[in-house]
Amino acid sequence: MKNLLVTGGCGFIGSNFIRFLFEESDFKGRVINVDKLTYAGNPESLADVAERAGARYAFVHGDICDSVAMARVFDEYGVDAICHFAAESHVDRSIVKPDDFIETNIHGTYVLLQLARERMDRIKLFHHVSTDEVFGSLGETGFFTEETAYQPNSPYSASKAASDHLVRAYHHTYGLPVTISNCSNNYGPYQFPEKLIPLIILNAIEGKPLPVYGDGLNVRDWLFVRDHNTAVWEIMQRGRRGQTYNIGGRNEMKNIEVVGMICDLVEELAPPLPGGKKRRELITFVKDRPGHDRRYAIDCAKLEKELGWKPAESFATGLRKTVQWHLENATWISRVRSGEYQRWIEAHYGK
Ligand code: NAD
Ligand code: TDX
Repeated sequence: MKNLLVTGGCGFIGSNFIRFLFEESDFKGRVINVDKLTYAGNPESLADVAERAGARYAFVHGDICDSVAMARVFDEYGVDAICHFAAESHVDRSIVKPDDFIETNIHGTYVLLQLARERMDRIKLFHHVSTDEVFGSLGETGFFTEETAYQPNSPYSASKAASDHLVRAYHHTYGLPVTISNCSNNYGPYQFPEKLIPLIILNAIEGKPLPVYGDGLNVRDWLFVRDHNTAVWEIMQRGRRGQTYNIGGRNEMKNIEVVGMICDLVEELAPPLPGGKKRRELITFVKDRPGHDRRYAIDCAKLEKELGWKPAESFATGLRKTVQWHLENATWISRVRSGEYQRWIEAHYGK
């Protein structure tokens, strides 16, 4: 892999992936990061990495749905491998307005597959980053394995399921060398503060209400973002082509437990709230998300056995690092929240 196209590299997981590739992995090639810079994409997340990487890093402000622009990227940069993160990623937004999810997640993936297929002589790998949400919801027991039938419940997960099927079909029908990973909920630095963990951390720091959907007993299986990315990199290098790998941290938590842990960490690491108010008193139960999946839990035995992958962080260590990061990166956070960085994008890359 000499010229690796990373899509969505200015988002939460993609920016952490590029950071990991350059700063911690044995990757020797060049990264071409194509990102549309939606509300969720922020090139500032990579400014320091880009400077250190020099000519080994190229940024292209582009839309994966634009087949003409993407063909130019494939050919100008001699792309020989793809790691596809770009997506609309927030379930609540997909419930309110599914359009962009259908367009980017399904059509955008199709555009990339088609361009890769037309250049099969030089494409070594198309890695597709997906989610455990494609499997639907679990009851009290059981785990998602790679054999679990797809049963997506939200417009987001349905669009990701469709993209997974397309990737699989391009392998089966045309022999495109692909791998797919389905990962559980991620958390860590540079996550847009609409998702549960960064939202709760920031509200807890500032003494604002902490919204918990429904009864707070929905279960998610949390993984620190760097651990997701070490797994993706292992799969890209040594995973069997045409295969799917589940990624997860064996770390199931009820939402209310996660929120409680964040309250305690913020109490320990941040200044106290005025009037002696405790963060746990800010927890507010709110109306449930429509169609809210009850429980996700990943069985990642295939990844562990075949590739020897293990997460480096426990939830306690990863969450502490994440709270600490939010306390130390007030500028990134205020710019992302104020929309200031959108103006920065316009100044640097045009509208
Ligand atoms: P994110 O929303 O933080 O980032 C998405 C990035 O894609 C942004 O930089 C955005 O600008 C870019 N993008 C969106 N539409 C685009 C388009 N049409 N063309 C080019 N770029 C576009 O998302 P994330 O949380 O980093 O998720 C990355 C991937 O990982 C997604 O495919 C998601 O489904 C998957 N995933 C996420 C999680 C999680 O917990 N966040 C878990 C499992 C899988
Ligand atoms: O304010 C909130 N209160 C709350 O109780 C928010 C934003 C969420 N929740 C609940 C809903 C979920 O049960 O917390 C849980 C996590 O919610 P999100 O952070 O929105 O994540 P989720 O819906 O589980 O999806 C995430 O994990 C899988 C990512 O957003 C997806 O991109 C990924 O595929």
